[in-house]
Amino acid sequence: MTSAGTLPEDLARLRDQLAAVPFALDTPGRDAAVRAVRSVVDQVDDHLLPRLRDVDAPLLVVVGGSTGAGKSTLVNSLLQAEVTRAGVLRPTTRTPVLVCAPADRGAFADDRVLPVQVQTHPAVPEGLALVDAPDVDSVVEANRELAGQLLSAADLWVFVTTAARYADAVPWDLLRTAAERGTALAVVLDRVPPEATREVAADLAGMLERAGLSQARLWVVEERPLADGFLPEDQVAPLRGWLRDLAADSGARAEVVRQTLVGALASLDDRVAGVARAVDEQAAAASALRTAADAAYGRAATSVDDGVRSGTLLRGEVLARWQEFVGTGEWMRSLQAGIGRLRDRVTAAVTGRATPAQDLTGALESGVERLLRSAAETAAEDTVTAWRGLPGGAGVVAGRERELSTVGPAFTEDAGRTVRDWQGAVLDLVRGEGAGKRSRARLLSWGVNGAGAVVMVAVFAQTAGLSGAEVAVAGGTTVVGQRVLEAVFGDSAVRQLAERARRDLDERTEALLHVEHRRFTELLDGTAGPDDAAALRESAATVARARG
Ligand SMILES: Nc1nc2c(ncn2[C@@H]2O[C@H](COP(=O)(O)OP(=O)(O)O)[C@@H](O)[C@H]2O)c(=O)[nH]1
Ligand SMILES: [Mg+2]
Repeated sequence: MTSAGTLPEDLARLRDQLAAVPFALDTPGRDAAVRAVRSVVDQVDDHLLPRLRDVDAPLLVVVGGSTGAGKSTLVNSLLQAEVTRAGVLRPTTRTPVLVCAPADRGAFADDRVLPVQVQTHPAVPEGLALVDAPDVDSVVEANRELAGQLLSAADLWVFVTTAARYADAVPWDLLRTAAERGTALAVVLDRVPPEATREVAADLAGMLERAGLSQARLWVVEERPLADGFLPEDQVAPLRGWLRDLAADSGARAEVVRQTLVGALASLDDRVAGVARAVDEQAAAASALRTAADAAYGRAATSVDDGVRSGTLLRGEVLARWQEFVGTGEWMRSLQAGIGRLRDRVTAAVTGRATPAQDLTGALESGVERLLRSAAETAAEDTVTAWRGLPGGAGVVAGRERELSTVGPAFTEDAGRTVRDWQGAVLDLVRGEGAGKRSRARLLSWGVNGAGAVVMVAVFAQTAGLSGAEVAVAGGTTVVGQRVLEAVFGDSAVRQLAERARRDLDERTEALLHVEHRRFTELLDGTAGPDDAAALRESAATVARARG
């Protein structure tokens, strides 16, 4: 600990970053990482920071172990006072008791955020505090977690187990963690039938040694009748004496503090590295989900484009309206006579009915809308299907399947407006076409609606590679009419306008699909990214340097 000055700050930064990592996606490593984050954050708050800020604060001795092992009885017996409730109680919401000497009360006033009820008792030696922790194997999860939190806040663990339970799995998981971290540890083998003392104690000592815990002091307490709820003095006096000596010897105390602190700091490397890998996993999952949505909406744009290019729009209803538009011969005559503009106005004004140009425009509108809707629906379905199969995706989709599997609520309105806006823009294009040029006069001689309809048909015809003749034939008109139409579609002004109109439709389609696409990507906003993992690694490395 060469630069103790920056270590608390560096630790606090690491802690804040860990606490802020969003584990939004249900990836395989998420739950373990969330637990690791909580345990590191708790340990930084409960143990490392308070300890680094005040190395001389009282030694925190946490008495932990299995249900009914006799922890509370032991704490009371050590103090010859009932400071904590013994007895097999329902493991409900009892707050664990921390008991310290009256002179040390201030050390636990506000600095440590431990969820304990602080009590003072003159029997506690100064320089040491005892915590009666919940059962590490409690049936209540919150109690188990609290037990773990208190143990990782300890300078010294006093592990209480019994002749009957000492081989249980849960305590050994914790003991192995203690061994890995080099946490200062004492073990109390409690409630041992006197006749089995040697055998059981030897067996447990062997297990401790094999677990790399041979340094841990082992105390044996025989099962005897209690007097006023207290263990017989001869059973509890040796442990009490050891704790008193430890409290009185500032050098020994400092050594225990240092041992546990160094181990806890060193354990951060692996624990944070594990969290950082889980953050990588989150970032990779988010990226794969984004890629899948991008691909689905990319295909949607392509399929709209394909629909435009294939010429399929010029079939069915549109074809019928096109035939009506050119087949009546009215437009053709007006085309030849240059009176379209007049006719357009007159028909609409006099009959109040839609003109053939308007009918054709309307048919094109529905055709393009259908194309957009089908592409957007397919993209939504494809994205949902892809996400269900990707890590973290099912969790994001869960509960939203119905809303996500189809187009968004505003789509119908937006798509209609998109197409109508596009058609309006085509008419504006026609109106604004080469002011003063000859082509303008010619175009406008067909009437704005008529010219607009021709340009729209040209968009789909040209992109589909249909020749003017083919479009003319589709119009089912006379031979003369065909020649006129061929001339119209071959007209460079029409061709250029159609090309601009097609690009405009592409852009509007893109904007419409973007809104749909965004419904998916916004669900990934705020997921962890590679930067989060890098920041954690950087901060962990800084802490490792600072601790020396
Ligand atoms: N006779 C006897 N009873 C004990 C001994 N230690 C604990 N008990 C009893 O065992 C039960 C559980 O003890 P307790 O201290 O509450 O265990 P905890 O769950 O580990 O806190 C209580 O009823 C105690 O009175 C002992 O050494 N001898
Ligand atoms: Mg208890």
